[in-house]
Amino acid sequence: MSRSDKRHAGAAAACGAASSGTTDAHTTRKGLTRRETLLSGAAIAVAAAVPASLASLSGPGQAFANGVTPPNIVYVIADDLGWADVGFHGSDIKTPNLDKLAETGARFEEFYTQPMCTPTRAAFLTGRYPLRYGLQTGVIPSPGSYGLPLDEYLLPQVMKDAGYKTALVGKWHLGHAKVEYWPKQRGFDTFYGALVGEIDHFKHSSHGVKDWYRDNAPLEETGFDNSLIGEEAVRVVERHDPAAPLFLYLAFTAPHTPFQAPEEYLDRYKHIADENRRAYAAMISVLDDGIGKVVAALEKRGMRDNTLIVFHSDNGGVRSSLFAGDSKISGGLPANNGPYRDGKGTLYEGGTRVVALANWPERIKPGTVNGMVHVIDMYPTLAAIAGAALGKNKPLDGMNLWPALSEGQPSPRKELVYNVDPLAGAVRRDNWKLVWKASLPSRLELFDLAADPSETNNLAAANGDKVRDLQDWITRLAEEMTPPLLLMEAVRLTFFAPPMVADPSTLFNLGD
Ligand SMILES: [Ca+2]
Repeated sequence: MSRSDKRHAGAAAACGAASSGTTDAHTTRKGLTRRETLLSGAAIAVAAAVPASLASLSGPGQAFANGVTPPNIVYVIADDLGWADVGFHGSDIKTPNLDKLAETGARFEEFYTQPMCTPTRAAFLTGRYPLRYGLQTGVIPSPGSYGLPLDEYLLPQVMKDAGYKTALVGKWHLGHAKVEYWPKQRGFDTFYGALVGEIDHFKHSSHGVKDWYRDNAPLEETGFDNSLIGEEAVRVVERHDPAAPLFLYLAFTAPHTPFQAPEEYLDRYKHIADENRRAYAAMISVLDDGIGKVVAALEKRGMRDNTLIVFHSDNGGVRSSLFAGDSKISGGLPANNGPYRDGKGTLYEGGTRVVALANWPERIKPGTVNGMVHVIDMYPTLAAIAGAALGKNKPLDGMNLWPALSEGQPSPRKELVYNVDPLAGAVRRDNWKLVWKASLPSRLELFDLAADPSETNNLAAANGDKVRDLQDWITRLAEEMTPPLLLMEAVRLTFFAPPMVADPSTLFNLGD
């Protein structure tokens, strides 16, 4: 079946913000230039000194020449996991394996992603905000023909250049309609999993169309996708040739809708009466068990001590049915984002501040990383750790955070962009966050996140200068951004589609 036959209409709805509109054309006022603001991260990333302890890892090949083995990297992303839905954030959902990694590693208090799947995954693999390349609005829908632009130089390519073996196990969601967009063509030696944003977890299909692959070929398998993903990740570790370091990107589809889980996992949560919450909890347990098995496999092969494990969600838990995806959800939405406002698809903290940790027994001290971290920072940080050269990539927004990670220093990041698209924008500088809904009826909200992390107290009216400064920053970004690919795709799909035809049977009822 042709991939272009795929239909994923709910994903377009899930983007939520896909109506037309243009940003209010405010005049740019005094202030930092784009380079001085957004790209300050890039400048710092380029200039960032690799810590002395990793000085021998300063370039590709050099690490091997000096007899230093760069670490294996296992980068784990959960899908739509609520901030509070892990044991180490106080949940009754059991996550013993994640809890252990958190206890013996670095826990991030202010780790930010984009508000939805595709943009976060793009930000991670490019080190750049999605507004740079048109993925800032919504997610790639199943009928979407576009993908992460091919002129971006992706993290797995950087890692390959540095001598790593690279594998993606799990969800891609960065382009499926053309083979050029698929993981094997974007720097991954191997790929196993799903290309689109939401699949039936047992049927491995989207709207009845199979979406399950090994490398570039369709794969027929039975089983719960997240169990299969965990088992495949174990195989990747077991078969890995330790002559080269491993970069494993492990992207679970849990606990994204539809809320489904194997019976034996549902049985663990018989005490939860709400069916959605029970299945959601069970999915998180499958994910946690999978991570535990991967850690055990690393230990068995003697790889664990020199392996960096990073874990975070790709966005906050779903708090609005608008962003729940294709699946029809009856009843309440089960995710809990703790103290943070709202959830997936929004620019509030509940959509963007996610549960996150990093664990590397030999190099990262247990503790808390204070200060802002954005998923775009992982590109230069992992490149530095790997001793990989930067240069083929476009200008990065991310910063090398290795010193903060390894030595308990505060994060050097002082500002970040939540997102900017034709409808809305949000930025943060120090503790001040502006959320600007620019489409009509417009709304401005200013929050002091230090005093009010739950974003309950709008201080915009009393702080006009601060609001204007942050509005200027958003406006500059809007003027420079690449137009959202989703909006152009929506126009194409709407206006270049054949006419809708009325059901002929209804004509008979008209008497002619
Ligand atoms: Ca997601």
